Amino acid sequence: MTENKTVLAWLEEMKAMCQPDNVVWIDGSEEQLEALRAEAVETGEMIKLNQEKLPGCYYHRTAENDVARVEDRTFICTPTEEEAGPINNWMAPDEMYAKLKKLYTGSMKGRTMYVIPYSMGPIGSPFSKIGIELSDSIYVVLNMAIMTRIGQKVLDQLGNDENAEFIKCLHAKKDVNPDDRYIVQFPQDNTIWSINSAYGGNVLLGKKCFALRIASYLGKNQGWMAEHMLILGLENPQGEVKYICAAFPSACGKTNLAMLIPPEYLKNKGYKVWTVGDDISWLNIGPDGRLYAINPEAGFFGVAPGTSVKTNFNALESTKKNTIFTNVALNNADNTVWWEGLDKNPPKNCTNWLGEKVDGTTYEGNLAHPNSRFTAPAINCPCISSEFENPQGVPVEAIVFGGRRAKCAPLVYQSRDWQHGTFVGATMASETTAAAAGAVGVVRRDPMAMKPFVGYNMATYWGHWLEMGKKLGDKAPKIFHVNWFRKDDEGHFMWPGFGDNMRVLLWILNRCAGKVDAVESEIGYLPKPEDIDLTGLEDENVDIKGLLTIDKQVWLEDVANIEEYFAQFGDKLPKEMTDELAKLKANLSK
Ligand code: GTP
Ligand code: SPV
Ligand code: MN
Repeated sequence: MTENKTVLAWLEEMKAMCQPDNVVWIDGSEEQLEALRAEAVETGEMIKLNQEKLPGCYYHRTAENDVARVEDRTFICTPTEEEAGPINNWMAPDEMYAKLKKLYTGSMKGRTMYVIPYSMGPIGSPFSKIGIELSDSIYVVLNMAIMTRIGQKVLDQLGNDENAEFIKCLHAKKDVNPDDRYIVQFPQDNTIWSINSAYGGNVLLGKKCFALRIASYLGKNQGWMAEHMLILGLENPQGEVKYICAAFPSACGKTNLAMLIPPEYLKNKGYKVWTVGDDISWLNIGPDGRLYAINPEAGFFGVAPGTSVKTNFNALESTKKNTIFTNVALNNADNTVWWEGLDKNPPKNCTNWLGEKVDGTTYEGNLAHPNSRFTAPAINCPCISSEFENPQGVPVEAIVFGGRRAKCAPLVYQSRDWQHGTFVGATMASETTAAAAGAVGVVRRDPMAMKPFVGYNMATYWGHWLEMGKKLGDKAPKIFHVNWFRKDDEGHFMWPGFGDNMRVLLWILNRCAGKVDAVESEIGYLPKPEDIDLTGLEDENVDIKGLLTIDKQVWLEDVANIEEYFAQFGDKLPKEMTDELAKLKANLSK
């Protein structure tokens, strides 16, 4: 399928190491994919779901020990440890290659190696980049076919130039042994090696490994940014669409916000939301000096639990055809799927995510894994943006940071300027979720929602943000922070969230347009409570004043934690960050 000598030489080398019985090139044709689906059903790797209710949909279960990203086994192997920085796992490249070569050697004996050429971003866009993933998993091939643009057309785009840039990705399922599981990025070699997993972000190497870890490194060197951000277009009653990017940590609401349905009152006025992306943004400065965003992906790898007609109608609609479900529950009565929060009727005749037949109406545990997911083509989404394939991307008005904070962060505030906004992103914190292996609900610092995804030293990355701000100057997007997850003293969410988040987005866009005033506070600009339009809110008791208050004591405790956090970056920490921290502390101590 290609005569590119670099590609072919690399493939020979990987073949010699992994020793597959066969090598199959993925050309992207429907016939080939359909044959692979049939083969996966035949071997039991996938289950074909009810084709009347869910046409083209399949079901897959992963190993019990392999249900989320594994951050403690994810490495950034830059030549020096300092380049990877204090919050990434690091090992010297030579040492890591040697260690992994042993594991890969003979790992594909008796198996087939699939060669998956793929493009992140619309093929031919000046901002798109090419990868080739070698994998011995049909599940990976079929997921990559949804999540990225694959096949012959990608190789045609790459061409025969031996120096053409592409990311070399190798995945071997091996025996899914968690003790020998490694997700490794070699940024200087444009290389990703993943072994002993078969789950999501660990193995769909175009996603977190390439589009965030490797791409953030490329972005630093090439003057652009790769971010863990959704992209949405908000259309006003006059038909004008403004674009917002938002970075929330894993399982903190990006997919939901990206596909939001406005509350009745705003819908009736003519407001609409259009989805450009739900997880990753690549941001470039356009010819007019503004920041433009493309979504490098072609599908959604979304969290299933909590997705319902009420919370996220558009995501649910997206999963009605040509979708792969992973680790949800099966309804054996009609061979469809179920998860917690879909509705209030768990299936009686159910197979849970562990593969056990259970009575779902009385079962005590989770029928679907909390990090169970759907892989759905973006084009299925009823509110997919007309700009989804725009090779130039969409101009970004506002950047929004946010996380799960029971206390501390107010519903929304605006940073004073780009530098302060960078500080707000750099000091983000959030409660951990089931998206990564480990404890859930523990507050940790997650700068720009990139803690698990930055491909180099986090402090250098903040420096790159500051550089980008200087280049953008007064054309820079405005930067905000939101928190949908504030809780009252009884532990209840104070804000209804979901569609009602639109009310906050409107304040944000009004601020960008200079249409609404704000109150200058210790932490930035806060809305006047009356400027968040609550008309038609179902719950009339929403305490908007409470949602916008700042508890100085709680904030000062956070400042102390930030001081400690920043200290580990030593002299790599940009001075601007120290200055902003001092300013915040002084404001709170007044
Ligand atoms: P990744 O795909 O892991 O990067 O996650 P994501 O940021 O796209 O998260 P997603 O939108 O899938 O939301 C994860 C969980 O948060 C789901 O269980 C949602 O139901 C819940 N959630 C999303 N938005 C809100 C909200 O506004 N309020 C509340 N209370 N929960 C929300
Ligand atoms: C996340 O964890 O942020 C995800 C899912 O979007 S995964 O692809 O597994 O990283
Ligand atoms: Mn994500």
